[in-house]
Amino acid sequence: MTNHFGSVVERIVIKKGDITKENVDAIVNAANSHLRHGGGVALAIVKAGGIEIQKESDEIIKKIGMVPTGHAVITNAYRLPCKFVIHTVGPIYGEGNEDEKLHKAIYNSLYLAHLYNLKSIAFPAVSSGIFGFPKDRCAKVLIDTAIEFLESFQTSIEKVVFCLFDDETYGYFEEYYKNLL
Ligand code: AR6
Repeated sequence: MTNHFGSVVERIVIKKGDITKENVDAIVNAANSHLRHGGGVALAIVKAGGIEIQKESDEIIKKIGMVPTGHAVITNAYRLPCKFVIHTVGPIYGEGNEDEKLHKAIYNSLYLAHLYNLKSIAFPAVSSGIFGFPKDRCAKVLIDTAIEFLESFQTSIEKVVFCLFDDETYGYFEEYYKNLL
């Protein structure tokens, strides 16, 4: 396939599904700053993986305090098929500079996966549920950030999956991705 991104775009996969079932090295959780996994994909991750994920998150908060927007931390995945969960805090729509903050959240998640020498990572549509970030803009920011990261330096990450839960969100990601090919 010829495009100006070369093989980088081909390391990105867009799919519909439940991220808790993804058999990758790490899945990303759309968390809040308190790592209280009470709703959305965060709750689904704790339900499927075990309460240990919430307990380990609580330990992190005890140690470092709140996780600022745009930052990411990592826990074990317990009963999930993946090895790790990377918890990142996306922006709440309306708080300002949302695109930059979402970019930072995705970039820092990828960087953490890289530091752990991971080969594959799956993201949900961070911030586009309870946090209200527009789904079409979310697709652009997430895919652009993955391309920027994969292009910017040599990394262990071979595959970046965007695992979208509903048809509408999947449609926006698929449409934006297709235009890059
Ligand atoms: N697999 C993949 N995607 C999912 C799943 C799943 N199992 N379940 C939901 N989604 P959200 P946010 C999608 O609200 O907007 C939580 O309470 C969902 O359809 O989970 O960043 C946290 O603790 C949407 O497209 O995350 C925070 O307080 C996307 O995941 C807050 O919500 C993100 O929706 C974070 O809000």
